[in-house]
Amino acid sequence: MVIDILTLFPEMFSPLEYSIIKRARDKDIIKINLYNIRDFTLDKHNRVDDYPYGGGSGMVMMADPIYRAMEHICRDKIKKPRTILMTPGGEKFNQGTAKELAKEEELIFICGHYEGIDERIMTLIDCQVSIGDYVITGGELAAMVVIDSVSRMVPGVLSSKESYEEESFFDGLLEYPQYTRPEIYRDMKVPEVLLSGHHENVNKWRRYQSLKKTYRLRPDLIDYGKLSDKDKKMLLD
Ligand code: 6GU
Repeated sequence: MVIDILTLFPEMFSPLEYSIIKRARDKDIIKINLYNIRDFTLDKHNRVDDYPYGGGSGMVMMADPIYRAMEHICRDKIKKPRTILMTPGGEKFNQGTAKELAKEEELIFICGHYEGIDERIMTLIDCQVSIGDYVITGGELAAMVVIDSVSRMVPGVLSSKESYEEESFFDGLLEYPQYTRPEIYRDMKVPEVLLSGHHENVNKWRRYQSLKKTYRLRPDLIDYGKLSDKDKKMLLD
């Protein structure tokens, strides 16, 4: 997958140089291209923002540098890649969105800043994405969250060990508690069932723990239609 990022702060994207995303980039499964919007200005002061028409506080990102950056990225392409504007007013991102975006061969992310972007860039945009109901200072951190979460769904990025098929949200429940050595740490013991070697009991225990934890911390995630009578009974205990 190719990921193009249009931003005023390309240096902010160093978190994508570590860990699993680094490995995916080294293996050429993910290619990330950073474009500084300022490099696509034509005036000698390299202006990227200006005062809003109609007045009001704050500055607005100008349309032209973004259009020029997009023309540069798309110059030799047959099909324009799916283009996402990162903005607090966008659709709220979730695991389902990540799965959808992971199917694309190439994605372009535009990181919003200041009070907003000249509305005339909307002709370039396929979808607007927010990472939650709060405001952060710019689209960069949000884009990194989305890029990380989409990248790990791309085939080959995770090893079978790291696979996302067993984790939170895959079956709609939170993850069960995990333990590693030592067996007793500061008087806290690993639950007996995990030491038993009885795989069926281990799986039952994990499912129950997942269900209980989800019920306690994220009851909104539980689809009661999908619970068996046994599951419901477990929750009431
Ligand atoms: Cl994409 N941008 C900004 N500035 N704030 C946000 C956001 C995006 N998503 C949630 N809050």
